[in-house]
Amino acid sequence: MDAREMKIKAAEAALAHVESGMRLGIGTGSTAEEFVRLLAEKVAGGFRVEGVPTSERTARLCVELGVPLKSLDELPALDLTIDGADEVDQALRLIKGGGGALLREKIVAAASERMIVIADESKLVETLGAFALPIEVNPFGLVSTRIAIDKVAARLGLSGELTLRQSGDGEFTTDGGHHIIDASFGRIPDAEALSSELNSIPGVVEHGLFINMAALAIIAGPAGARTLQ
Ligand code: ABF
Repeated sequence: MDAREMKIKAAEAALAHVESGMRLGIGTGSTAEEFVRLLAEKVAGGFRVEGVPTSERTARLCVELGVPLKSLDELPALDLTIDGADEVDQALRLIKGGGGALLREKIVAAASERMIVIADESKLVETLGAFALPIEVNPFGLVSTRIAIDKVAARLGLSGELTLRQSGDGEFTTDGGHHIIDASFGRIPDAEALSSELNSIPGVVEHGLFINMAALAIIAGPAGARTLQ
């Protein structure tokens, strides 16, 4: 089974948690896109959902495939969010943001009764951090913010390259108009402490550590999909 087939398996298993009439947060990334494709088939068959997309990219796919959308302001309380992740540990801590949508993903997940993560088994890790941690930063005072990130990381015994994410024509800009610094800290033994320290930096808008947010993770491997909770 190749990676795409595993993503589809995880998305199929997540669909079993979706009931007609639900208000759904819909994630970003290739695994979430497989979920949208399967959800669109259900909608075509009469399944009623109202979706809130976590990125412009996801919104475009939902419109293209006929998944009804509302804004988060129209649907401020969601039943369930289905979203991908870059890393998942055994305690359901996540690193997200590889797709650059972490801020809206976290806002939508926080507005949901439950969040279910869908991922192929390559995302399951013992300790978070092999994947560079995306940190969404305000363009104003970027250099000072980088220095502040370095300082809090050093206090926690972390160090590593802080890379300002680029896109085709310069710095990457998120849907919210911010930039992303990818922090290659390597293993992050105390994700809670790092999350709290990053939250204290004024120029940090949000970061990709999702802690105590996922109710369960559906992890797909060659033998099929299994649930971690
Ligand atoms: C998005 O999905 C991002 O937060 C995360 O980085 C990405 C994972 O992408 P994929 O499913 O393509 O591996 O939610």
